[in-house]
Amino acid sequence: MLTIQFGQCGNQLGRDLFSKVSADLASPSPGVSYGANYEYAENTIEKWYDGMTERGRHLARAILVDTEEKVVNEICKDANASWTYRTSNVVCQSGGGCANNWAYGYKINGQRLSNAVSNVTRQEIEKLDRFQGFLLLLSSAGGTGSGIGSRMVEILREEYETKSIVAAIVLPFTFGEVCTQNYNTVLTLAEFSDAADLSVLFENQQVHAMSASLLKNSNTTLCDMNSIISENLLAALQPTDKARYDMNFLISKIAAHPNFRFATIKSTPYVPATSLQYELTHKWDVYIRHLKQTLRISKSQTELTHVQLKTPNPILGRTIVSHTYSPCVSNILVTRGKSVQNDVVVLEDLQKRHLYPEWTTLESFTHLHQERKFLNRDKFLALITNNSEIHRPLNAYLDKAWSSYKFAAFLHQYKQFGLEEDDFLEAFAKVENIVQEYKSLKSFSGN
Ligand SMILES: Nc1nc2c(ncn2[C@@H]2O[C@H](COP(=O)(O)OP(=O)(O)OP(=O)(O)O)[C@@H](O)[C@H]2O)c(=O)[nH]1
Ligand SMILES: [Mg+2]
Repeated sequence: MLTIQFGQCGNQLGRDLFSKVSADLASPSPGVSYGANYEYAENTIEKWYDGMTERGRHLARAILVDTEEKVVNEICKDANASWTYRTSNVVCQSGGGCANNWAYGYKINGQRLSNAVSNVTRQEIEKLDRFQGFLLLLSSAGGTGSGIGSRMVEILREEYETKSIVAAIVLPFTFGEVCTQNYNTVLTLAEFSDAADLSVLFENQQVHAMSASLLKNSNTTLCDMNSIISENLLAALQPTDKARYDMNFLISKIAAHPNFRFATIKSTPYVPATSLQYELTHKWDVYIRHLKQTLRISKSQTELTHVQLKTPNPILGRTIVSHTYSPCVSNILVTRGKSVQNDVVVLEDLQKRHLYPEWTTLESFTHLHQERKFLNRDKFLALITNNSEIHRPLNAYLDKAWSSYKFAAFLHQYKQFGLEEDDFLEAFAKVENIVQEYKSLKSFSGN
């Protein structure tokens, strides 16, 4: 796998992701035999690293792209870590950033940097016997990640037609921040919906709330948020009991239908650092029921947030209360930790037919397991879900962007870099279409 980190968010998130890979490898008590742990480590190294430095530090198989030197310089200079970036894989022509402007990133800096990024990409891929695909990391709100990221995903799709492209896209806070973020987000989502096989969405708002309420982090920073996002990504991507667990497999299970190429990840449990030692580990079924609850349809966005911010409760969910669940195109449950005789992973809850539209097949649900502890936790579960609720955040940015567009607000900033009204309209239409497709999903009623 080759990771490409774009802009401030993509690069900071990438650094956290590789630090977590390293921490997972160094786990003091993996909870499995020497042989099983060795195999896990080998697969992890093959997936994320590209050799070692003379001093024995792993080299991340990653390319760093930015238009400001500050962040990339910062993340390359950490001399204490057991891993590092290859400095020749940094593509950064300092130009003061892309000013939170997708058009500046896509049309100007994207044009300027794309050859350099393509060359480094080719060199990295040529070294590999088996290339699993791309992991692109970016935020949709700024100019570099969104604009250059969009340009590069198009180029990669053209050059590597049959290779998998998975993107992790960080969506902005819904309030504050910059006014152009909604345009940038819509333009980015439109590009990625075409060129990437799967885009995994992370809402900063939601991640911030999780950090504040589940981890009791009252002064949550971007760093804390990246930690949550990268744990979710890793829980989905680290080796499982499936031989050759790679991106092709992931895409074939979660985003096989071309109209539904988005997903989110729900995971559990989250325990504040201060109470780690007192926290009881529940049985698998408690966590699985909890994850199912996160699929409940919300009457409002706040309710959805609410379910995801609760800790798993062993009593809740046993009583028969009928809830409506978001229709799911597909779900992958990844369970990590030991499954023993009186505590086996029971999948029934997530296999229920009412969770899936009638046209989906039994293949809509996939379970993957890994006995080895993930990041030293007894149990950790991730549900990668491609479901109807995805229309909510997309629709929210679309609405806001459209409200600005109606008044031609800030359009001149995009037009000066060659973006036309037609480009906007095309992006609006594409995202609107995705929203409608997701919104119109109906669960199997059994009649
Ligand atoms: N989760 C998370 N979000 C971030 C981080 N850094 C920035 N963001 C978010 O990303 C958006 C801004 O995009 P950046 O990544 O800073 O922008 P950029 O891609 O560098 O583009 P320009 O600076 O405009 O050239 C905002 O929504 C921020 O909240 C980060 O480290 N983690
Ligand atoms: Mg920047």
